Amino acid sequence: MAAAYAGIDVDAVTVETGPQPTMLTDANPLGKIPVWITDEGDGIYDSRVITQYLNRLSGNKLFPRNAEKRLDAERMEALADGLCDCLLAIVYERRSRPEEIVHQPWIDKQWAKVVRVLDVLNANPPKLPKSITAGQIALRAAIGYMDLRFAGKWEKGRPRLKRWAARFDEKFPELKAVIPQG
Ligand SMILES: N[C@@H](CCC(=O)N[C@@H](CS)C(=O)NCC(=O)O)C(=O)O
Repeated sequence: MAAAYAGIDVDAVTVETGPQPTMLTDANPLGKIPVWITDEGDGIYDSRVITQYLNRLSGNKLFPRNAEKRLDAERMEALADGLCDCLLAIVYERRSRPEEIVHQPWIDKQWAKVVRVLDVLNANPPKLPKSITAGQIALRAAIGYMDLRFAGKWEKGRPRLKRWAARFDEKFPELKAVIPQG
């Protein structure tokens, strides 16, 4: 999404992380996505390092130059990425443990973080001016992940955030088109 917004060509490659294929681990020893592979074959990770890289490559299309506004954008991006980390912790707890040893208090703790973040965002959704930052893009991507794994759950009682995503899609259909699908 960030590459599309910054006008940088990318060949998207879908990879299944579960089996940790070498095409992934060669590019990122952590075996995680996203990873950006440069024309020289170097792997760049994680998503916040990638957006900083694309920002430099595109002449600041993803972050404002103004220090205060830049901090706001970086913080929004960190909040959205952190939200995904909590959601992933829940998904992996359920997916990787036998049912009888799934630790519900851990899931509840992660979900409490998700609830706090979503309530803050619903109370005050970020602005959607013509020119957006990696912050709004990261939030739309996080909502895409919630639609995939937590559909019907995350949006309950959060109509403003749900409308925010719909407005984002209306304003930036070319980004909506590249939200990764499961
Ligand atoms: N904070 C990292 C998170 C990366 C991450 O956890 N990616 C998941 C995406 S589903 C993954 O690749 N998981 C596979 C694994 O941990 O083995 C980022 O934003 O790049």
